[in-house]
Amino acid sequence: MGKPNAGKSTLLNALLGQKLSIVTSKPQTTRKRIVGILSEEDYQIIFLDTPGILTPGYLLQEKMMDYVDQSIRDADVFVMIMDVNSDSDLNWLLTNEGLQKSFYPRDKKKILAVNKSDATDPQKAEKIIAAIQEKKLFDEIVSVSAMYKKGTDKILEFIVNNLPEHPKYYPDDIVAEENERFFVSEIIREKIFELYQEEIPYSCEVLIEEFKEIEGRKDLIRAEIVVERESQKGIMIGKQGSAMKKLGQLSREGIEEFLERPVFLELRVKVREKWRTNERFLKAFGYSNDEQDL
Ligand SMILES: Nc1nc2c(ncn2[C@@H]2O[C@H](COP(=O)(O)OP(=O)(O)OP(=O)(O)O)[C@@H](O)[C@H]2O)c(=O)[nH]1
Ligand SMILES: [Mg+2]
Repeated sequence: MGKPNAGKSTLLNALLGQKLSIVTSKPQTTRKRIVGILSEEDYQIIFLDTPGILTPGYLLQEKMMDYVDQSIRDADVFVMIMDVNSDSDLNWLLTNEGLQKSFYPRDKKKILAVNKSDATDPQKAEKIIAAIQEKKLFDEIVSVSAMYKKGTDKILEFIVNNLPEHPKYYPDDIVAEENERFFVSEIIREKIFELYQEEIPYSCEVLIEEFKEIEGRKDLIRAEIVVERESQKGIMIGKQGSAMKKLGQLSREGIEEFLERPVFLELRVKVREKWRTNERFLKAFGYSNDEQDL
């Protein structure tokens, strides 16, 4: 758990040793709960990557926070992550407005990962850690770089030491809960976050309309990019389709890397007025409105 952009998804991928959750430089990349499963001989960890904690401004963000709430309820061990260079992350941790109110799992084991240590001087990290230590909020605090996998072994050790005893929940060869369709839509969303600016990435959802395996040929994937307004459709497509072409190319490369096989990718853009605030659309797009469904 952590604020948007702290490095949660980067850390999940680092701990899993595989890129499962999408990562971009923009906040609010992760919108749902991403499950990653790490199986070793004598333990199994089910990681829950969650959206960054924020005060919801519209229905989609409320749904995002439902995934956080549900994950807090489900998890046995907590890894909080903060960006060492973010003053707002630090303030949020140290003051009552955020962590210590609703999001603090009082009776569960928790470690704080002070992330992005590669991008700051060690003294600054030490000062921050000392300030947080005084509050006695965590069982352990570690300085890490999720990006360069520095210090992440200490997080793994903490989790393993605090796991409840239980038979494995999943067979050893299962790494994810979601299917290929879901990850393909996420990869396209990742490229949208990378390529487009301002409100565009936040106004987009990606739906996989068709995913067909054809004997002796490449898989055919048809995806629909949903935007909120007609004007956004124009921006998505770009001059003579140039932006879409770029998006299609980057997405296909990302999908092929993930699936480890070549694919045909077809993209089209559709307008669904104000889908982010529409319960019916959000439900159709897989955002659960019932916590039991998560
Ligand atoms: N320098 C540096 N950058 C990092 C590190 N970890 C993550 N980042 C970068 O921080 C940005 C956000 O990373 P994410 O993993 O998407 O963060 P997140 O917490 O999952 O963000 P949301 O899903 O939006 O809540 C990306 O640009 C990452 O490359 C790190 O250890 N060092
Ligand atoms: Mg994320």
